[in-house]
Amino acid sequence: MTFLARIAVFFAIVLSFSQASAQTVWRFALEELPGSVQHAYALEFKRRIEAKSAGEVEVIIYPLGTLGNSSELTELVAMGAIQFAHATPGILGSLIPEVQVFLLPALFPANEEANKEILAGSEAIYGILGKAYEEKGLTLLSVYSEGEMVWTTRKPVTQPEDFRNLKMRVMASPMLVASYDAFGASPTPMPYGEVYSGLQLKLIDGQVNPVFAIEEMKFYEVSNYMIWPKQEHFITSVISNQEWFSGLPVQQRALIRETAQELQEYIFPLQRQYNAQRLAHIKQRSPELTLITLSKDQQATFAKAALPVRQLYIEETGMRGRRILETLLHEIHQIEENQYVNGTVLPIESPYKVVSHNHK
Ligand code: 6CS
Repeated sequence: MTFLARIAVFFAIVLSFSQASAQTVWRFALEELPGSVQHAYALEFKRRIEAKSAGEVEVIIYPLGTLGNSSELTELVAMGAIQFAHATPGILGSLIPEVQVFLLPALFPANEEANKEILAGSEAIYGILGKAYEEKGLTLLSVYSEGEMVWTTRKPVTQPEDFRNLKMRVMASPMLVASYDAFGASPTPMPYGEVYSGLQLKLIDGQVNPVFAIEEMKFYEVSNYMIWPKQEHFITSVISNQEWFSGLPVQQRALIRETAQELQEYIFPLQRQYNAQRLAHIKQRSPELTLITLSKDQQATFAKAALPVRQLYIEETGMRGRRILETLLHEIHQIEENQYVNGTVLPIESPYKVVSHNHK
């Protein structure tokens, strides 16, 4: 976004601010459309903040297409024009390289409950990685999963050889490019809004996203296969302007932190529900689509192929990246060892466990 365009957005915001009726207005921008997981998150954030502040605060939500693309939203938060945004690591990695830890294949537990526990309370994330956000003028409020990453492709892919010459659209992150390269594909970064036409015009042969996004962006209409490779989750972060946040009265800071914590419990079953419902919708709309889930052995082959990307991550992010990765591996190992989350025995059969051990 050019400087003038930013200023125009800023003044548009100030103007609408003066028209708002509540005393205080907080603005929350999304990288996704109305009806998405991020939208559900923001709606509930708004509902809770407005109720708990007894009308003192009004939250205004800006879905994808109203303020800018993902990196522009982060810029708007960093410059203080808006207070909150979702910032997905696949794009935020150009500003904060360490955040790309969320993109490393086969690192986070395949088990969604275990994954949620890590994302909600990890010291590696909220302690060490949180500092990297602060250095860029951002406060990290929450990290959560929007669901399992699923490939949609023109051709069937069950082994790295099948990816040969297949252009897979990925978000613009060096770690994603390296991972899909290691998987055997030709990774092709492209903005989210161009993926549908990219598939339609055969500029790309496939893409990767959670099911709800594949449905709402209609990628299934221009794909032949949906493939569950069980390599990663779509993990996102919720950010705020650091200076603004730290200058808030202590009760308002507590209100935001507490709400972000509560929303971990809210969004987890909701994203599952969204992904399941949207899959049913896709099947109904496109019965000719072939659905494939990779076998455990096939999953492990891809996971093993991408293992060297962890070393690349350390090389790109230095000491802090190493500490984040090592602390996370320890936390993940502990949770998988325990096999208990909230008193429930987890069915842990992740091929990733083996991979993590090898890495150590
Ligand atoms: O693939 C992307 O670029 C986008 N996917 C989702 C599900 N959310 C935002 C992100 O920019």
